[in-house]
Amino acid sequence: MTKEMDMMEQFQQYVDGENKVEPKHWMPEAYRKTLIRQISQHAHSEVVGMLPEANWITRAPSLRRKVALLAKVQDEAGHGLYLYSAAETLAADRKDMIDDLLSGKAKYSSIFNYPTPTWADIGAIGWLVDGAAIANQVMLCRTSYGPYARAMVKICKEESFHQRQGYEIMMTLAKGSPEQKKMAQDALNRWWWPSLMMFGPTDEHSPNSAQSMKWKIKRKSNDELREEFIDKTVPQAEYLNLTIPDKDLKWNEDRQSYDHGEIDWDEFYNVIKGRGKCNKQRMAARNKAHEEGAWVREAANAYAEKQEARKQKQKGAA
Ligand code: FAQ
Repeated sequence: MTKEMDMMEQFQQYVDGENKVEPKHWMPEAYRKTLIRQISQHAHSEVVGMLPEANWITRAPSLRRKVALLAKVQDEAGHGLYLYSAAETLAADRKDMIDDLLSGKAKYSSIFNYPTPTWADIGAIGWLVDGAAIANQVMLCRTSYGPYARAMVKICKEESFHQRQGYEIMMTLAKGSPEQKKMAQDALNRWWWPSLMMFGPTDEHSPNSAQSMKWKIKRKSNDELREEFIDKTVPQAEYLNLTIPDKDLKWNEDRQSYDHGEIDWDEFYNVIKGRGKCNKQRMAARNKAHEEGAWVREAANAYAEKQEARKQKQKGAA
């Protein structure tokens, strides 16, 4: 057995023993690369994910709604920053990751390429998109890479607030006037299928899953998580008296889970290839924000240089 194979085997045993991998530990190069891919895509999703909701900050229907939405959107920015930091612990360069997002090379979640035409879309995003994000991220609190797992614990707490914020908006609309109830139903119709796509391709068509499950980066498969989300969300829709837009949705007594209709995978692959309804708009908005933030980065660098020069001078004087 070569030394490399021996180390790989030891690494697998370490992970199988439910131990956390930390930045200074030896790890297979493919493990490091997979994590950088997943964590950076996750960070980009949080950052781009601010855009569909930010669209409604100035038009929120009350001060209370505006404050809650503002806090939620700020939380997403924070999640992006923890995640870029987690990727940096794997020796990824933050500038490279951001350049890849801005040039369109890097992926981010398909869900953020859909428009938010009404206030009800903000309710549906909190309820469904954050609900799906939580289902996926609760599992990631137990991921094998320590810094990612720890970031997820804090992120999940905030996502729970986001989900409740969205569900409360839906509850208000669903119990409101016929027009408000229709707005809520239309938003559910728009966001249901894209939310199911967030979990990624079916297990059969998920090229990364097998190895990621073996290394305990992923602890549950895409289909398992999607089903958990459906089982949890259907009763919530019933409570709102809204209809899930899937005529094939049916409780399966044997599996103790819902059977659901076919997901439009052509739509999913089109969106992740950049051909969704809002991909161009999202990338233009991110590039504009990045350019407009150049002066902040320059000021922060100038401040850091000044601090460093002061430290060196003090060292010289001592
Ligand atoms: N969109 O082999 P798999 C949020 C790609 S955060 C775009 O199954 P994997 C918070 C995948 O990257 C939402 N691309 O891949 C919020 C791969 O491409 P690659 C984001 C997708 O990694 C709420 C290829 O397809 N959450 O919502 C998608 O094993 C509200 C093959 O797929 C995370 O990122 C997709 N939906 O499993 C913010 C969680 N699905 O790289 C604002 C962490 C798959 O080979 C407002 N990530 N792809 O070229 C994960 O758990 C995993 O990466 C999966 C995909 C489950 C997303």
